[in-house]
Amino acid sequence: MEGTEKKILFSAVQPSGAVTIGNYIGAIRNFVGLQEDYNCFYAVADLHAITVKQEAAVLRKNTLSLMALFIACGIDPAKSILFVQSHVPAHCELTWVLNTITYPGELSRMTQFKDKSAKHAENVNMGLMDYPVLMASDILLYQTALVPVGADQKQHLELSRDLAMRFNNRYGQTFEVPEPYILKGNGARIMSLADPSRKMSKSDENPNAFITMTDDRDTIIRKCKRAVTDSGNEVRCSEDKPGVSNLIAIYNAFTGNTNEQTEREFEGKGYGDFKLAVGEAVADALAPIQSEQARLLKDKAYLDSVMKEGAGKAFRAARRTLSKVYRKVGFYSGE
Ligand code: AQP
Repeated sequence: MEGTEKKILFSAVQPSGAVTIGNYIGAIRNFVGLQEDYNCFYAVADLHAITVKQEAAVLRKNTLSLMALFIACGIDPAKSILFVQSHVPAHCELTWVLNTITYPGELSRMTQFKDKSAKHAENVNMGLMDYPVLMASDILLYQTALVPVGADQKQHLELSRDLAMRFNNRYGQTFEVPEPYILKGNGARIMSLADPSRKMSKSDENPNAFITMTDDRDTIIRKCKRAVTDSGNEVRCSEDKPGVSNLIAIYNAFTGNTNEQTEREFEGKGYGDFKLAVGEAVADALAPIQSEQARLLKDKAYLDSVMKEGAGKAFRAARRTLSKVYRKVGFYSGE
C-alpha cells in the first residue's frame, strides 16, 4: 500500500458499548467501499471510550468484538490498517502537543461535550472535554485527507482542521488539513427508536432505543415493533413524522430503496406491517455479519495478529508525523 498515490483516510469507532446499526449505517458500512480507493486507517477508539465510565472487562470484550465486527463487515486487513488506538502511543503524545494550541473555550462549546456532561453529570472529566483534541491527533497523525464520519461528528472535524491550520501557521507546514466525508441523504444520522429527536447511541441506557449489531432476530423485530412512531398510519417520510422517517431511513439503508420506493411499497398498509418489514430487513441483513463475527471471535489468535500487525503499521506512520512535530516545537532528540 505504501508508495501509492492514494489519499489517506482515517476513521474510528469507540468500543463504548455494543455497536448499533447507527454506527453501522453512518460509519462502518461505508468503510468497506472506501478501502478500494484510499489508504485507510480504521481504529477501535478505546482511549476515547474511557472518557465515560467503562468496566475494564467489558471494555476489553467490546474491543475484541469491534475488531471482529470490522472484519465481518468486510474491512480487509490486507487492504486497510486495522488497529486499537491505545496500541499506538503517538495518539496520546500528539494530544499533549495539540493541547498547547487549543483554547478551553473551543472545547467547552462542543455540542457533544455539553450533551455528555449533562448525561454523565457525576463524571465530567478533563478527558471528556479533551475528546476532540484526541480525535484531532488520531486524524492528523496519519496525514489524513478524508474522514468519513456521521453528521454528528462534523463539529469535531472542524476543530481538527482548525488545529492543523493553527499548527501549520505557527510552526510551518506539518499537517495535511482533513476534509469530512459525510454520507448524503437521511442515512447519515439514525435516530433513537425511543425518541426520534435524539440520535441512536450505543451508550443509551434504554436498550429499546437502539438495535445492536449482535441483537438476535426476535429482539430486532420486537424493538422495531416498539419503536415510537407518529400519529396517523401513513408510511411517509416528512419532518412532521420523525419516528416513521427514521424507520424509513433504516429500511432504505438495508434494502437499498429510495424514500419513494418505500412509500409506494407500503401504500395502504399501516404502521404494523411496516415495522415488521423493517425488523425483518434489518435481521436478514445482519445475519451473515453476525455469523462471521461469531466465527472470528472464536479465533482470538487471528484477531490478535491482525491488531498487532495493524498497530505496527500505524505506529510507523504515526512516528513519522510525531518526529516532525517534536522537531518543529523544539524538542531535543540528541545528536
Ligand atoms: N446514530 C447515528 N447515525 C449515524 N452515524 C452514527 N455514528 C454514531 N451514531 C450514529 C457514527 O458512528 C461512528 C462511530 O461513532 P463513535 O463510536 O466513535 O462515537 P459516537 O458518535 O459517540 O457513537 P455513539 O454510538 O453515540 O457512542 P456513544 O454512545 O458511546 O457516544 C462515527 O463516525 C459516528 O458519526
